[in-house]
Amino acid sequence: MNIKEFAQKFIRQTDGPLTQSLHKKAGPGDVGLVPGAPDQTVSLVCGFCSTGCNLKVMKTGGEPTNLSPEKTHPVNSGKACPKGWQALAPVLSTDRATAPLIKEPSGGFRTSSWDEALGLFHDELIKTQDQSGKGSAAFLSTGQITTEEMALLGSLTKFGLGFVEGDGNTRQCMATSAVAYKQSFGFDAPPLSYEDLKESDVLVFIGANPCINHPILWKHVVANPHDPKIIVIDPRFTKTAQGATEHLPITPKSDLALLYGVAKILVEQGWIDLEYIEAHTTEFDEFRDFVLTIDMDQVCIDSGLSQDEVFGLAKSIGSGERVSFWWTMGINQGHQAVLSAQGIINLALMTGNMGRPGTGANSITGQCNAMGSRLFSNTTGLLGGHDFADEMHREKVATILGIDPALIPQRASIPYDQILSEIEAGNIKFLWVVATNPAHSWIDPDQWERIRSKLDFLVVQDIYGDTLTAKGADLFLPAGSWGEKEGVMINSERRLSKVNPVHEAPGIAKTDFDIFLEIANRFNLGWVEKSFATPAKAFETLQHLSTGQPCDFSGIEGYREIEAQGGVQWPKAKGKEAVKRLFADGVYYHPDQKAQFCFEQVTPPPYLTSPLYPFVLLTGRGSSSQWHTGTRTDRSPILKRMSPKKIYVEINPEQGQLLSIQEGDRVQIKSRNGLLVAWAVLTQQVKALEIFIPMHYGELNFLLDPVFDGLSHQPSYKYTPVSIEPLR
Ligand SMILES: Nc1nc2c(c(=O)[nH]1)N[C@H]1C(S)=C(S)[C@@H](COP(=O)(O)OP(=O)(O)OC[C@H]3O[C@@H](n4cnc5c(=O)[nH]c(N)nc54)[C@H](O)[C@@H]3O)O[C@H]1N2
Ligand SMILES: Nc1nc2c(c(=O)[nH]1)N[C@H]1C(S)=C(S)[C@@H](COP(=O)(O)OP(=O)(O)OC[C@H]3O[C@@H](n4cnc5c(=O)[nH]c(N)nc54)[C@H](O)[C@@H]3O)O[C@H]1N2
Ligand code: SF4
Ligand SMILES: [Mo]
Repeated sequence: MNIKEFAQKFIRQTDGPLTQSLHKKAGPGDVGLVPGAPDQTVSLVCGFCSTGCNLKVMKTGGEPTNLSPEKTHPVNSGKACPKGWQALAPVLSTDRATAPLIKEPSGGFRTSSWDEALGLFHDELIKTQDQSGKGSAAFLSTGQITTEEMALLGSLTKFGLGFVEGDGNTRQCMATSAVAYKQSFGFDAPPLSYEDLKESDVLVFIGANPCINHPILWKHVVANPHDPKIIVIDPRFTKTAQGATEHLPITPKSDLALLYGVAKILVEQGWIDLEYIEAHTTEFDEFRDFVLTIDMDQVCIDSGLSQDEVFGLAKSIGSGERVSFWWTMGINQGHQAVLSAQGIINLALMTGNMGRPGTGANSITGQCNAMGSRLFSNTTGLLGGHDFADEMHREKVATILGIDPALIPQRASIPYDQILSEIEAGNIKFLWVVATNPAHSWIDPDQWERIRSKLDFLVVQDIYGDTLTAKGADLFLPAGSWGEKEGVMINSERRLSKVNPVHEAPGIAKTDFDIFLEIANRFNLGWVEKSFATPAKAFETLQHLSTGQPCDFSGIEGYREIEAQGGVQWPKAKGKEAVKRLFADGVYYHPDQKAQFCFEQVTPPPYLTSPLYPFVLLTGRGSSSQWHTGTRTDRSPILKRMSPKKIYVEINPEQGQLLSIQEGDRVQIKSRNGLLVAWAVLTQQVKALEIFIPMHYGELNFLLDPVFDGLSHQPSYKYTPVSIEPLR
């Protein structure tokens, strides 16, 4: 049985009592769902990764009965990975949260009505803010709800409830790319189109494993007709590396040294595009002088690559006609992450590999709506890629929302790690966590446990009431999931696509959008209703907010056009066509319209291996059937069957032999922060002195060193010195 038949079989099996909604609620944006009518199909973008595949859900009798990928969609043309095929299973799961939960003095939870739950939310927030100041409340949000919901949450909290601090899990993921682009290009704008994957003659993937993590994006590489060179720079011999023409098994966290070394060779060999540099960039002379001082022997020592390998990489880049660079978490999660991303951007700029088909310095985003959160979560930037510190921007946003500009904070939020530190210091006492599971995913879960006792009140809003984070809540709010709501998500190529309801939230659960609106009502914030009455109205508001910005999508004819086109890429300003690939005209977003070379000295990771902790622990995604903390994918029996059952550690076979570790042995892994026991998998995918454990297991992050990039404050999840020994 192939995966398709497998998936369909399961979905048919779940039809029946499982899918019978307890409450019928017709949302204003419902897309033609007529209960009872047979054979309806509804199209919606996948709610897992940022590839943005479109899925078609078949409904019978008003309930979803089947799912298949959209055949003609430009992103996935009839394909989906296992998570896409199984997208309904987590929605239809019997253990969805169905009612609000309130923690009782005994420590247990009891269910409550919305009236009581929201009354408690109101009273506790007022109490905390009266005692400790308005700024003593904060939120942590996500890249996995709709853009309309993000903007509503960010506006409600910061302009209505007096919050100043609020960040999201995008900090763990995309903060590095956002800062790198902003500094280099003047705006956080991934330039790519998926067509570039097909049009390059040289593709360089750095710290990215799309075969597992963006499987359908990888299909565009496979479809490249130009017999391209595919170079993968990853410490591990991943599935992606196995599918490449060349693998450079770099020493972890030496990317910056390598990228500067490659830049030096490009300069020395004259493999650079001086015309492009002159016309479209600044600070190249300083960058050239800097890289000319780089010691190439040191580059080889740092990166673990030979002179030939480094030179070969430079030559491939220098001689390619259409070279594209693609990076993800191997770059974004590091102690010099922003500089490393900019090291990649510099290579694209100096070789003129920007703006043409098949080129670009392209950060692949992670979550389904990471790009939406970068523009509209109202955390590090003011709505629509604006700046909190800019008075004109505050006035523009205030005018659009019909509020007093004085309500808008004059600075961006402090980052995630500092919000947690402020909680530890007793300065933030009320925390609202929406659609993220930090008790598992945060780099320092011990810190998460510590802050629990420091908080007066923790609100967790999730689609399941039993996540690690939800278990620690004082108040739990049950949310409608993907497939139960309407709105827009923005994928890696800046494509806005629709999510649509195909099912109703179970019990009395409500969409995140409706929860936010009800909270606004509790606090009598009438202006919220004006700009965010419905998802469609909120989308119009987002369009106004985007007007005149690099991300201007005011020219989209509402939801209708997005649905008709299979998504629309930003920018699409009024009266203009949507732009497939950015910077075709060489015009960047800095005031001088030029891109900037950014660079700094290379520094080693703050904690290095030692005789006590001689191995480097790498972490990341383990399989295409597992999603992060597993709350959703673990609900699908099929995905569960496709996933490793228990925590495992990948060890090089020769290393295993040296340590007397055999396949299937229990192994103890210890760092200065903690220890865990995992099952050994011996594989050539990892080198000696490096081990890999997937992030999907809750005990992993207790081991990690809480190290952050200095510029983006993104955690460095991928480098922790550890020891390993077999347990007998
Ligand atoms: N199946 C599945 N797909 C997903 C997700 C999921 O949980 N499951 N999550 C989504 C999200 S939110 C994200 S952000 C993306 C992440 O997508 P990826 O970034 O592709 O995922 P990771 O496995 O975290 O890391 C990528 C690679 O970085 C390598 N690496 C580690 N350290 C270094 C280093 O120092 N240098 C270099 N060059 N490489 C290094 C790792 O070996 C790993 O193979 O995936 C998205 N897609
Ligand atoms: N060791 C290690 N740790 C890592 C990483 C790594 O590479 N290594 N990667 C980091 C990265 S890149 C990321 S993005 C983070 C991800 O970390 P998290 O965001 O903590 O992971 P998820 O499991 O995706 O959590 C999303 C939560 O939202 C809930 N949810 C889903 N849909 C909805 C919805 O519509 N509404 C509401 N209210 N809730 C919903 C889910 O049930 C789940 O509890 O992990 C980071 N942690
Ligand atoms: S590749 Fe990503 S967007 Fe496409 S089906 Fe899989 S998880 Fe969904
Ligand atoms: Mo991510």
